[in-house]
Amino acid sequence: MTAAEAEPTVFERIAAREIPATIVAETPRVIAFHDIAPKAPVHVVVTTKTGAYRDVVELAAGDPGLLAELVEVARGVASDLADGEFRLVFNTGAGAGQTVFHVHAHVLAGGLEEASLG
Ligand code: DGP
Repeated sequence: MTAAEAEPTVFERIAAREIPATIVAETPRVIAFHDIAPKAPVHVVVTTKTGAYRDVVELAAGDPGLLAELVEVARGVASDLADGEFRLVFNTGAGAGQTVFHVHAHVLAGGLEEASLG
């Protein structure tokens, strides 16, 4: 089965407005919305609008320009919603905590001084 034939991921369905989410930024190819289970005062998911890439390694190899666009959206979100300083996390693989196999970054910001890397 190709990626195009697979069931759309939850994030593709958010981008298509089939599932509601609080969208905070958007470009033609990238969308950002509040995480449903926030782990920081600001916790935003930044993802691509199609599900062709499972994780950041695939995206970096397949479309580095789109990865750069995703990082730029993350920077803007951290500036808009916090003080511009942020942690950018790409869980990569189930063993690393990835649950949605559609490339996405977690933008964590706002009062992270006490948070450890784990
Ligand atoms: P990860 O574990 O890295 O695959 O992160 C997936 C994140 O996506 C997790 O923090 C929760 C979030 N998430 C999953 N489903 C939804 C949803 O329907 N809406 C929103 N806003 N976030 C979701």
